[in-house]
Amino acid sequence: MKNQIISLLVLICVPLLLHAEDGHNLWLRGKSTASVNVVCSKHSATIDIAEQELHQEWQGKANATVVLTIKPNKFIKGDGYMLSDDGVQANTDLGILYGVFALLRHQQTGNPIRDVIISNPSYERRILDHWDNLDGTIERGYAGRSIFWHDGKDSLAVTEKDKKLWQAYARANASIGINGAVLDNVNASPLILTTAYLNRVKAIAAVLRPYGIRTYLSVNFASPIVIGGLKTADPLNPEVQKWWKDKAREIYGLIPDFGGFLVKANSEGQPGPQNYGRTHADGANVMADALRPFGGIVMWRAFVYSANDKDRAKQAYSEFMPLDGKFRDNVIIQVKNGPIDFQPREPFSPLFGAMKQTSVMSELEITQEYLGQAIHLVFLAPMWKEFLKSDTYQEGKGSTVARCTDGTIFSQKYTAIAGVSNIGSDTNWCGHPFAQANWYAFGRLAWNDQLSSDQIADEWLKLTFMPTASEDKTKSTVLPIVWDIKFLKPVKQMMLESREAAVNYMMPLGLHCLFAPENHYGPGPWWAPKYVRKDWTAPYYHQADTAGIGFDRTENGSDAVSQYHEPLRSLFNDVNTCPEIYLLWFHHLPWTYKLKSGRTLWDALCYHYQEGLDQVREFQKTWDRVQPYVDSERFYVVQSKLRQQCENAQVWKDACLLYFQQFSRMPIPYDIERPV
Ligand code: GCW
Repeated sequence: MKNQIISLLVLICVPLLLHAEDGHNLWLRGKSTASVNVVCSKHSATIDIAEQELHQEWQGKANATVVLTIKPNKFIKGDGYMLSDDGVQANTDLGILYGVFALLRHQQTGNPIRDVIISNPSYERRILDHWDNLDGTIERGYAGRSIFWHDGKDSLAVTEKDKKLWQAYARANASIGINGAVLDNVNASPLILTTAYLNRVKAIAAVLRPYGIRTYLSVNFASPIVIGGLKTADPLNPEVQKWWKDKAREIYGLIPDFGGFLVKANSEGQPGPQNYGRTHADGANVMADALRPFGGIVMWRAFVYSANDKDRAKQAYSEFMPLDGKFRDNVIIQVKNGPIDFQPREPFSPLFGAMKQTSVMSELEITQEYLGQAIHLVFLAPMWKEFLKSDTYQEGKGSTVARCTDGTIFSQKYTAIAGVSNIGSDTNWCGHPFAQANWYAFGRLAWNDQLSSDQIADEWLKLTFMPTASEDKTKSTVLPIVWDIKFLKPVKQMMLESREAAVNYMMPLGLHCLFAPENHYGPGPWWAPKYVRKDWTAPYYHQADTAGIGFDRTENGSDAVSQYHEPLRSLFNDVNTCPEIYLLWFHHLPWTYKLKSGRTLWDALCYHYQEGLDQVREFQKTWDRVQPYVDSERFYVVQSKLRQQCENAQVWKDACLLYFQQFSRMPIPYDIERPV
């Protein structure tokens, strides 16, 4: 009881007490412990930031000299960098800034540079997509309101407070290599392209620019009608083409390094070229032609599905594959990691590697829409690694999604990766202290898709929680080895396990879309009102009946398996070779079906739900044990959120098993609860 009162008080008071500054430091807490001399023959806004960061954060030898050298080197690519004893070398100013952040990260994580290190970005464009509406709300945002857009009178006036926040945002992004930001929701308001809004974009771009972050905008396909006064938005209409060209010229007049457009068209009610009998390629190309003279790109989303489709998982592939090769080279097709929609687990979308003459980029969701939002502790790096490492076999064994999109296999003109941002105006940016790790992980993986989840968690925990001399005196006296054993190791383990735990207590064995409608938070496998289109109901996806459960996507079912390259097609098609994690994604099986473990499908389902719940109970114990090593604010916030997560996991288990049991008509295994 006492504990509950304390955590309640902390929950209420901390957001009020915490200085915006404290919360905004994120993983950038390092304070210099010694002075450093910086030598650089060049000056620019970006180099100045690099120098300032060195002075502010230096934790190396006192009075050391760091030389920043901008000189081409055939081993350094794009904005990559080389670190050595002498300092940082890069081709570009931005490369220097990235190198400086890396050098400081090495110091702050206790991993000094011993050898020469060369690091080049995996993807040329590393972009955060903000689903921010112009009234300041955020679609699927769980961390307060937009930092870019406000509601009400004077909402377009740019204040010093705005600029400070944008700068802190830019700094955090630059420190992990993110170099692009789409400032508005893909469900885009046409107003974003009016001059009044473009002027605000110009102001934002000015703050982000020295940090190497380009601005992009989501645009509405019907803009030529809604704000342009035209009668049509038909991409083949010359007036429409002229409208986009003029608009592009206006934008680049204000923002010379503008990145380009992101477009959601003919998807979930958004207008698009199909309204005029045209294709996605026609739609994307009209914008691409307008942006091309200025170096802009179009990111055209493949997130499409319709009410009458027998299997929603198939539609993007069916619609886009026939268009391969028809897009301009400054168009990138932006594909969500899975074929449906950011579920806790999906196989990769079959479009990856399949579109061979079109640039393709992946879209990940950092905001935890389907993974417990800002309440559940779920570290997403393992999910993204699972996806990036998936072998598509499109160009033989080893054609992983990462290699199909990062330019290794296909020579795309542009390579890119996007993450739907989880940040907002909340003091801690992300709503949950551990959700910051997902922002961090996205940036680090976008820079280097070969990094392991373990390394990313390790870095983030050290940067975020390791006691520093300039902080709390008692905590900084903890010996590093003790901190490693007592805090780092168990908390990292918890992070690394957390995504699998969520899959277990929400939708194991390939189940998907069991959520309650609209908010996508709790369970709702029963949700199927008559008035709602079938593909928005849960039973459409799990297909449970007394005969069994699962979506039959085999050759005898929807045949979605045929969208995968061999040997995956056969592997997924055969219930004996289909990986168990995707079992009910591809197969409809009887409740008594025997799994490799010898358990029936029903029993296995019960054990998975229980295991997920048990895992969260363990997370609670882990967290309780690390109390001496965490400041009390974050300790109580996380403790309280874990308590909610545990209650939720229990609800997920009970709701799903009770619901499915009416079909299985089998008992819950008697030994499912572990002895306490
Ligand atoms: O995941 C779904 C979300 C919608 C979102 C849509 C999309 C922006 O529930 O909120 O809309 O996907 O990605 O377009």
